Amino acid sequence: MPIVSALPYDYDFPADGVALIMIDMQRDFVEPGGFGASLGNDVALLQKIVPTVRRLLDGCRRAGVPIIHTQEGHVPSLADCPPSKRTRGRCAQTIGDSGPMGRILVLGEPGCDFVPELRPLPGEIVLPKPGKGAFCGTDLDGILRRMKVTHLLIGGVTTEVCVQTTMREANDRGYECLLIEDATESYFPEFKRATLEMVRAQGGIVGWTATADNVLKALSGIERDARPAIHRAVATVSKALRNLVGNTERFDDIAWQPFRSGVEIFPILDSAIPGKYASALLRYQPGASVPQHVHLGCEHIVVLAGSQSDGCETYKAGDLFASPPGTSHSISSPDGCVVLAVWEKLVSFELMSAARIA
Ligand code: C5J
Repeated sequence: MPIVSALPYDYDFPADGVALIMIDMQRDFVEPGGFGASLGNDVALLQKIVPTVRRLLDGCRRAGVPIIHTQEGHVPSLADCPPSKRTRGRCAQTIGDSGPMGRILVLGEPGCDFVPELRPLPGEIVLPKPGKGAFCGTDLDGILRRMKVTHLLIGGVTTEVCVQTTMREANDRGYECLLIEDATESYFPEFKRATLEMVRAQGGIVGWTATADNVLKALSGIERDARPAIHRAVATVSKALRNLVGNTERFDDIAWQPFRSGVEIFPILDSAIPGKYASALLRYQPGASVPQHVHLGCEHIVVLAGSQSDGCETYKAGDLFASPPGTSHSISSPDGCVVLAVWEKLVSFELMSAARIA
């Protein structure tokens, strides 16, 4: 079992039962003009931990440790924001008001996004949360239990508010928690110091504390499947699907509609509303192709028969092909194929060309 040199004593964790929770590394807390600054805080203190947090994220990625990025924020209607949270602080600007980074602490606004260096990678979990603690109003406990996680490495901001609340909530639910001293920060150095001490006091009444270097040293000994989680999930699903699929004849009785040259479509969820999920079967005639385009949301393709290629890889019957937002590719199918496609955002060729130009 990997062991971290920690306080009040060494922390050991099972390599396949540990996850990193990075709390609220959002522009609204770390950059001027956001929520933290609106409360009169000096955000420069928080900016100092960004390189350490990045080293920690990279170390966990190398070791294959699952990463959960929490994001404090509210839906645009503020239906999930208690009035007490809005009025607290009596500031000139509060949650939902417009600031230099968009509406303060509103999901989807630039300020609510992660600081650029710490953006989640595809396959990592992003957990929006309406409260300070990450278990309040979320499925975090269910997510961790399904992943069979028993041990949590915790970092982020701010130490005595969202980080400490989350650590206490996790501790009460039976998780063994370690707070990473130099990967967490507060607007108030004395509050950070006190939090670290109260967590590890009384024999670790809430958990352990350790430096990022000590955590990284322990992680470097882990031999896990270090492929990004998304690749592992895709390989597992592809293996299962390969047993289910057949050949193109099976799809002849479908009421195909013309889509593009050499490609037909059978819409399943035919979304007329931009931004809604949409899905369809697509049938490529042998030699058909779709020119270069950009995906504004995620795209999942399951190849049901034949094969198709994005120019780098060829996907055969039974393969799952997952593209994160921002992917730019063209598709060709020398032998023809039938695929199930699921798009997170409406696929529009006009939109795609505009996005590519931007
Ligand atoms: C605060 C947080 N301090 N992430 N949020 O309001 O700690």
